[in-house]
Amino acid sequence: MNHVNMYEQEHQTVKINTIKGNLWLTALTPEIIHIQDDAAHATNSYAVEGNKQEVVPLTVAVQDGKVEITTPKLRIEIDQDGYLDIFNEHDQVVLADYRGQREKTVVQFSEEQQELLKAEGHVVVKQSTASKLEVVKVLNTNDHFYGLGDKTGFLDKRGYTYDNWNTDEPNQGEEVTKLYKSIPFLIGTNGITTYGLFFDNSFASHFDLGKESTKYFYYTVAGGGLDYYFMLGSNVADVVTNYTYLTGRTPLPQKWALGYHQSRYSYKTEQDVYQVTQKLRELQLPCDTVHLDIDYMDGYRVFTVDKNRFPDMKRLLADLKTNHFKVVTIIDPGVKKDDQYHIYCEGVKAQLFATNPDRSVYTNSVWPGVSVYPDFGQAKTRQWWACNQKFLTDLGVSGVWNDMNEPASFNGPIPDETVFFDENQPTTIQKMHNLYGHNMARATYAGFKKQTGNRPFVITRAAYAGTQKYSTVWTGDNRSSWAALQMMIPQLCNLGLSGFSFAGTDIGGFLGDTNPELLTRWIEAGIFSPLLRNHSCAGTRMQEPWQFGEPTLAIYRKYLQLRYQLIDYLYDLFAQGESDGLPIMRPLVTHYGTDPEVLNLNDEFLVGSDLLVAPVVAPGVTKRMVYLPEGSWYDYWTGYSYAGQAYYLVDAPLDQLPLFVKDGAIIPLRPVTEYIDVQAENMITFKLWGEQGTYHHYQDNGADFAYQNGEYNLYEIKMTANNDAIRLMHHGYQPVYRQINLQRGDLVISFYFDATVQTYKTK
Ligand code: MIG
Repeated sequence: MNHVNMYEQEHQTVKINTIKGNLWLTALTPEIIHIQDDAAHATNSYAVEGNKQEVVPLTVAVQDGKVEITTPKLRIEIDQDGYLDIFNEHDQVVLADYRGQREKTVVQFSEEQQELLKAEGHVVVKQSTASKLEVVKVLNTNDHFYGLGDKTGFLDKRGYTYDNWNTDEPNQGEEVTKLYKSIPFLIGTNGITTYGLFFDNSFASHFDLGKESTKYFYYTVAGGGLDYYFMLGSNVADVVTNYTYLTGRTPLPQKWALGYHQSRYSYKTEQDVYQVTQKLRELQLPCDTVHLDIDYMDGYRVFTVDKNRFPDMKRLLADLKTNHFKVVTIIDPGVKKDDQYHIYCEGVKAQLFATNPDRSVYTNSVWPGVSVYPDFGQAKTRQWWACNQKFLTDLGVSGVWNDMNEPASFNGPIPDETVFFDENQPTTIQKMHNLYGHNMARATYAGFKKQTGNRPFVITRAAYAGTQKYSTVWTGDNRSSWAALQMMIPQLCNLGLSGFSFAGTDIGGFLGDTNPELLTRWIEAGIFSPLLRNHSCAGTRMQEPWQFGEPTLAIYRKYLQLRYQLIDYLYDLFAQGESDGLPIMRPLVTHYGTDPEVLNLNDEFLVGSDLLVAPVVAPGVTKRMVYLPEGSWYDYWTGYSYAGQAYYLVDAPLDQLPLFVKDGAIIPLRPVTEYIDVQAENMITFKLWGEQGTYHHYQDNGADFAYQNGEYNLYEIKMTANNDAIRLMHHGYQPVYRQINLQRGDLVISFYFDATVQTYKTK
């Protein structure tokens, strides 16, 4: 092939003619390259919205039979066989295609053996066969992997395989390869070079991250085209910023959503709800939200209320509101097949449900019995679903919890040929399955935004890459077990690195009975999980903090109070996250990726970059080893200072969460309250750890979108050896704090707002 024909360039897209067919490479930014084959080139994306292309100076040349594409940050070489290697600006290889043969593992498993194992009660799992196309990359000795959303197991994904096929999976052991969400996004780092790979294809896909071979890792997918993004970063944090530039950032939530949520499957009646909320206040347990699980509905019909159990839902919610409680209700996708039920009738009439190949409405079974599935890939279905939220918002519901949207089906899996639409094109469940929860959450978000004007609060169980724009997530049906508590840390950290900043687990565990020690350690470990909800399954021991006597109750209260004191630290991180995409809970590798000690550190995490949390996640433990990375750190409780890059044995009696603050940090602190009330927030304290520091604090009305039009305040707090200063960097919102305290050690200096000069002054 001559050079003239090897490629065609149009603006920032280069089409390369290879033996394997065309490859389309588009430079979106100097660091982000979109790579597609012909099949993928014309398709739309649910994860990436809008045009992400920036102006990138690009040079394209042919050198030694390879097409070389160079941006200011990287160079890609593509040979005639379609292999592709990527180098950074220092000419280091960041990621290379693997050119050898795969060394496929042979699994010995006769039909007869399978039958015997089944007879003994084993679930026989077929090896993944999802393989319409594959991408195989070179694996090096020091490579480590992160991301992939909510997968089970440990922080570093190297050596494991994972599947992307959203699954309602009550077993969350580390050997389980698929859970509720499909986020085909991977971060690779060897401490020197770091990159992200995002495979934007919703069909069932499979990652083998060095299990089959130590020489390569690979991705395979069951359908669609080759469609992936390579993104370079100077460290893990940078890659997350790039990935969320592409797929969107977790938006700033309503502030109350960062409070404590109390849930149960189910608070079944109005009395249950009054009781639980009264108890919370009576025991001075800070709490903002109570969740209503499926039993509030009339026969599990979505967008209905059981009038016997909740005779006047509107009044109940209004009552709760006067006590500063919000209510979140569950909504499942399955619509009961019932000719007397308006939701079902409307959907059938407007053809909003998934169908069999003969276009009859497809049915399966979920909570309401025989049910149908709204086809959320169609705009008209999403609009209808969005409108249906009005039923809830009219009642005074503050947020929606979307469950079962993998979608789950009790009566066997939905057959492959079942027709679901991809916008206006009929396709099948094979393409739309992993997008189902995404599109449902998106519709819910749109409905709540329209009906309330506030920042929607949505929780979803199933998700795809990019769902973070619309919804928070929880990790589904975990267990009341120490193993589940241990997994919470890597699972939420990897969700965070995958763009899902607002995530949580069921505190105390969902399935099985919790116990006082486990619940205590769970609230300590989970107190900084952005979504803070205690939830448990019907038929298990009740799990509210008062069910276990003392000292559980007192310790639980102590940590809820800590959460509420630090609520502005979290809110500031969310505000910051809209521009850098960094999560709240971060594994240490986010900021200390060159330190080999943190590459697979599973029992510690950072909150932002200034707090380090080292919870106890095993029974009977009262001391633990803590690794502190580079820099100096202070014990949050005693102020004791530690030098970093060392291990320490620290005390962790049952009531104590080992918590550390980075030298130079300034942490905002609130007086303890029992609920979040932005109107009442007229005083705040900033505490300095160490000799000097600078901090940016964000404040707004905590509710709607006015901040996007400048209605917020941004404060700069600067504390140095000889001067403390408060500067209002942006003043777009009233009222501002009446009083701001600056604290070092026990010394507090108060500043007051002087409206005439619009600045803070000491008296
Ligand atoms: O399997 O709505 O993960 O949080 O309480 C039951 C009842 C269906 C599964 C959810 C769980 C919820 C439960 N749901």
